Amino acid sequence: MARLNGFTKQQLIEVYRIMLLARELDKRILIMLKQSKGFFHMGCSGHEAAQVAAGLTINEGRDWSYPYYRDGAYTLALGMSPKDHFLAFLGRVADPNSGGRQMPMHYGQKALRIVSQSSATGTQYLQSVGCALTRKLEKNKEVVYVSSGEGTTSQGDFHEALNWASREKAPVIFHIQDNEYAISTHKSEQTAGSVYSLVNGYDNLSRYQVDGTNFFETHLAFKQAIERARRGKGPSVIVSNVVRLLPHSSSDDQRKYRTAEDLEKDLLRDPIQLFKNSCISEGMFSVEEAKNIDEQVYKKISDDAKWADDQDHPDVATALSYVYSEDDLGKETKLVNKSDNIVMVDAINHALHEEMAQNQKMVIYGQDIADPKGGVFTATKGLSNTFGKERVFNSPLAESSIVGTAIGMAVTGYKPVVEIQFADYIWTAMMHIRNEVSVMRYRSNNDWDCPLVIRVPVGGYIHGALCHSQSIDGYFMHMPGIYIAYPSNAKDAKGLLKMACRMNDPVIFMEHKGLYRQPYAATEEPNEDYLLPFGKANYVTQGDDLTIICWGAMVQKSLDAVHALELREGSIEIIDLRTLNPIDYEKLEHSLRKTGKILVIYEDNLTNGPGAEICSVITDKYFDLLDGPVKRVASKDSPIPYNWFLEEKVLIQTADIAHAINDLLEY
Ligand SMILES: Cc1ncc(C[n+]2csc(CCOP(=O)(O)OP(=O)(O)O)c2C)c(N)n1
Ligand SMILES: [Mg+2]
Repeated sequence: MARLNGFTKQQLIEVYRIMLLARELDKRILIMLKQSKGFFHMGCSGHEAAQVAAGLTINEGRDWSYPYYRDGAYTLALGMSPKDHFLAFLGRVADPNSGGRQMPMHYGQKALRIVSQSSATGTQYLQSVGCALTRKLEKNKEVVYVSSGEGTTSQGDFHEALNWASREKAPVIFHIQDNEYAISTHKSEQTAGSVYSLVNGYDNLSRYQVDGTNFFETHLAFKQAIERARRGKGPSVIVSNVVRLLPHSSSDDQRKYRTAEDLEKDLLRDPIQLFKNSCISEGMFSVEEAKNIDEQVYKKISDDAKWADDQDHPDVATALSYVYSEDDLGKETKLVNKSDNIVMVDAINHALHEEMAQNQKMVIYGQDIADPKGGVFTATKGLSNTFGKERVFNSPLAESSIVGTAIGMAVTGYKPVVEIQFADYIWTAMMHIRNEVSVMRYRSNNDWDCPLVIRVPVGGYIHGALCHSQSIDGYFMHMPGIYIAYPSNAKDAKGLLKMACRMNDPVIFMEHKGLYRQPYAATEEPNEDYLLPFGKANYVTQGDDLTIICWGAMVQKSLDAVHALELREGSIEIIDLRTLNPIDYEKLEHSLRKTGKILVIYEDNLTNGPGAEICSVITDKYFDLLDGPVKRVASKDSPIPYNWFLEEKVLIQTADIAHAINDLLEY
């Protein structure tokens, strides 16, 4: 049988058909956009050959994909249908990518193992590495495809991902589709040399540079790279030089920044024309046959567009569905103590040991967490010795890497419980937490979830100055989609952390480092069956004159303030929230009905801090129950200085709380 570069006539026709489908989809969607049927489009015209070459070498439904918005032809080659594309463009309920929640071209389809993608350029790289790491753990020979444009390789995450993937020989294929432009910015303003030269120097990483308008050349590179990855030899970067035949998006006009000659030159490299011409000139199919395929594709696109336009919009009653999973938050189990006294950091350590033993898919990593050090606070001591370095290991010194890879592991069914060494350094992971972790379930219409746990030491009073004292609770309470625990003692820390390890949604687990070894935060140790559900506040003291709302290190400070005032017993009710998402407003209301006065205490600085929201909810909902102003006491709006006398001035002190209690009692 005649073949061209190893491809049969039937295969070549299929390649041509998929490329054409992608091209006609672009054209049809742009027409529908002009008819105001949808509002956004990003085309793949000019990238088709490279994408179809990639899509046909990936094993659909078995390998994993992190395609980017311009990967329309890739997704078609993998098995997504034109109907699916139209549904996404039209935001319809049956859109398999997101049920109309994300903009079009944000791909995700569980059956094809296309993991839901966000709009943030570059977040996909580290996630793909995390996904590949669990493939490697399972020794299942699956590979992971991840792609982006050349501009996106300027993101630090690209380099972090190459570093981790290369060091671990993770089976990832990085496909960089170089169309020379990132919106209007030419690559000469973007990259120091070429992407190909930039990625030189990583051990175990293979590099390919191909003409991405040539299907055969690109296909060969993918074949080699994928075989190599399956054999456990490591990741590859394939840079395919392509042309962008359309503007960046439907909101862009490239004639404003590209010359007419430049645009015309690109047309000479139209990959579909090049492919068709070589198939015809090599006698693999005739002009007539090509025309026939053109007509079939045109008809299919017309029929599918019409079909999709007739499909339903999502029910508006579902707009808030799937911010969280629909499972309840669990029940408190019977408290049976197994030891007399344990400090908080050891309770956390024991919780991790117990959960690792009962969940084979749980993994733990972070900076310096492995033995013999076992973490800078020893929270993870003994874990890598007990469970091995495959499941408990040191990460590179890169917070974005830690959270990014954890997302990739979580979507494959693993339970990453990662540590950010200090809250003050969580910020480089913020893109992942805000745009990926907290929204994975919502944006994929409940198809994908990301139930990881981020343990993070927070807070001050340890002379840690500006960058080892920060409170970060206010930032994360603002973020729907992620639960927050903030225990004040050993027993709660153990029960809440064990619960977090079993929840179906992501959790930020805040551990006050000043409490780790405090005798007053030490408690009896609950046994391994004890779980404490989120959203259940605790009465630390009961009283009927005034309610104090607090959490973390402020619980003991509030107690100290009450003791210092020598008030009658039964005056002050102290409520420890334990979790900041959800907040137990029920208990709060119950208390307010008794006391009529409420004081919110938080360690974070005052302005827009976590207590501001709580005060606002109280005045909104329970105004009728109030016998005085809703008051808050917080740290000053200032960075936290090292010198202990200065530090004392900035951070909230017992005397500040005592003053506020007195003032409010007298009101
Ligand atoms: C983190 C982030 N910054 C900026 C943007 C806006 N943006 C979207 S695509 C894009 C250009 C990407 O260019 P490139 O990586 O070359 O891919 P191409 O679109 O050319 O295929 C920019 C700046 C974004 N989505 N995310
Ligand atoms: Mg580009």
